Amino acid sequence: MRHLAPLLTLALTGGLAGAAPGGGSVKGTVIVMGQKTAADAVVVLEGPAATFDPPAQPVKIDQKGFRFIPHVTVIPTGGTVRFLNNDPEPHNVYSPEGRYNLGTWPTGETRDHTFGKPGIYTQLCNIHPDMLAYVVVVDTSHFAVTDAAGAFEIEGVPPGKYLLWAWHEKKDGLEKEITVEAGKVLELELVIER
Ligand SMILES: [Cu+2]
Repeated sequence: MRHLAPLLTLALTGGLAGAAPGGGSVKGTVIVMGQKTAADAVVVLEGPAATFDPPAQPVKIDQKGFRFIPHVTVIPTGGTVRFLNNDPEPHNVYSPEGRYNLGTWPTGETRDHTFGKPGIYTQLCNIHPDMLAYVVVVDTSHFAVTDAAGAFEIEGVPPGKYLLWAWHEKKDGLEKEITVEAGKVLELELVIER
């Protein structure tokens, strides 16, 4: 069932109703110094206690209004992203870090890419230079992307010690050791300064 976790955490919202029995939760707010909003920051829990499986289904990124939607996607290692062209003009996707170019495709078509190694990969379009997205590939199913208010929530986390790291596209990010306890909610305020 672990493969469902990324879908749940990407939804970002909701109470504790979905928490796995025996697991704990990590929630809170990200503040990005010097930025108006902390939307689209990534919060990831890694370490020996972290569990993950690649998602069984591709995670979708829309190409719509000459933007990638969402702007930031987190996916466990081995997962596949499916890009859908929802615009009246062709789009391309390439990634300098990922060293791939998926080609150029018309309205209504998709292209898949499977991410075999952890990392932060920019997604660019060689036709529209303003298009930019990030795919963050991690060895864990326990992560979240912040909402417009900088809030995040990661539910169903197996108890144990984790290395929490947070990242924002304008910053290096931060790291912090945390302990997740069964049935408890750990509330954090994460300030990304650098
Ligand atoms: Cu494009």
